[in-house]
Amino acid sequence: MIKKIIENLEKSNCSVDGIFIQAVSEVMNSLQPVIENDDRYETYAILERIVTADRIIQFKVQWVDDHNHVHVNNGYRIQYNNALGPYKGGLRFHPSVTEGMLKFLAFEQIFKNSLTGLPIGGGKGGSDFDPKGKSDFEIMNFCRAFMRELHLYIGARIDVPAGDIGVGNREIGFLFGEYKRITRNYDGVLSGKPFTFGGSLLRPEATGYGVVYFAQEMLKEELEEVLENQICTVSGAGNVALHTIEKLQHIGAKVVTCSDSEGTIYDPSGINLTLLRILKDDGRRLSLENYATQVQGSQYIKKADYPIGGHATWNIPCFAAFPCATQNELTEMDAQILVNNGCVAVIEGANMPTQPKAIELFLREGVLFAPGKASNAGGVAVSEFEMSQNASMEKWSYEKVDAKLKEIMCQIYKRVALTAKEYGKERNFVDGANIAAFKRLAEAMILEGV
Ligand code: NDP
Ligand code: 2IT
Repeated sequence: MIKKIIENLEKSNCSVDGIFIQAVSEVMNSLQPVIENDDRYETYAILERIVTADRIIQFKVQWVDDHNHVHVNNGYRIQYNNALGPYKGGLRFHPSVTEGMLKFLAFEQIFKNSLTGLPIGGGKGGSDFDPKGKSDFEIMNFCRAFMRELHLYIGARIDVPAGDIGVGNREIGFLFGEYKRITRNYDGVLSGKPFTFGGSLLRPEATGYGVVYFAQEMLKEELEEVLENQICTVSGAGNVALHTIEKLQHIGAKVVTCSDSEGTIYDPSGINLTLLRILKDDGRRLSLENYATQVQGSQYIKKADYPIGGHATWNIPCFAAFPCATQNELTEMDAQILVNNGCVAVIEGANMPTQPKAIELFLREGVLFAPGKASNAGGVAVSEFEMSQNASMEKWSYEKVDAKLKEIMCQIYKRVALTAKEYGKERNFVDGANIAAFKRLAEAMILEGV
């Protein structure tokens, strides 16, 4: 049955949707033992229904730049599944965005959100707009134009977008301002808002901090190990990477790399986060080459100078690796180097950054592998805390949000590890995450009828 579902998807989704098929195949490959044991999944056509989005919305975004030139971009919102709660998931602004890419992200999101145990369904959206090199006014003009369409489809109890690549606090602020002007509605229709108007404390940090909380719990339970004094490698230099590095440094780990789409920094004395923030925080996208010119002993490795099929970040020996940039950034060749260098754990901060053959290698070699839908769920979890605070007009303290975030990451780890064990797949957290997420979601879909 699973094979047939994938074949049908391949037939009905043209080749540009390769990444979507990759995400679906990974989940489906985990589900065989679950499907076999319960006929209700077939009776209610759960697999066919789960792989099909409720709604794919595409719209035109027209905006004017600082030189009075008119531009047009594609805008999207994919409302994938709301069996567990309002559609929830980020917006990505990047020139590589296509419908297929957003379908993969939205599909992953329904499983991630299910794993949190919170009342949130899954969705994703975005645009092929490129924020790089744009002025604040251009970003604002684009966000306003995007919201002129998006507001038709979202709502605090319908669909609550947030940030992702290219969309942070600044963009969410502009989007919320425009939503409010159009609708006069001051409700929690977006999460990741600036703190001054409805944002939650710790939302900017949540994904990265959650990744580290997950890693700590997994290492403690599986290997009786800690991250303190250990060498860690991180890829990316955006929201998730910066806060992963920050939390790793808080707990005494030594982070020696970061990267962007042009290259990698290797700093054996430990990444200087203050300098990295000057170059990259708040949507600034200055070249990492500047880091190497300012920090003695650090090295900048240009992507173009590194052999095809690999990334310089994963060539640096480490105890634990944290891919936090983008999808498919860690290849089989990278995985082999990490294994050869004695890496014991890979914890995904990005969505699906590890290629399927690299995952297989980690599982075969006994490297602990935490899939993003489990380990990066802290961001969306704190987004849900923001929705709760908005709905009740409350403001929670930093300590309260942090304690709840920690608790939820530990619960996710436990749920995933226990499910893997229950199905005879001990330490296979990919299967554990897919099965645990699927069972909760499928139960809701069965109970609510067709
Ligand atoms: P940002 O836009 O803040 O940062 C993205 C980082 O990744 C930048 O350093 C960027 O470099 C780099 N990057 C982007 N595309 C590529 C590429 N093709 N090759 C190499 N590097 C690349 O995004 P986030 O930090 O928010 O997101 C990072 C990942 O985490 C994504 O996979 C996202 O889906 C996921 N995620 C994000 C959450 C959030 O709360 N923000 C929650 C859960 C997951 P450059 O500036 O040069 O493009
Ligand atoms: O991939 C993700 O989980 C996000 N980009 C965050 C989603 C959210 O709604 O906070």
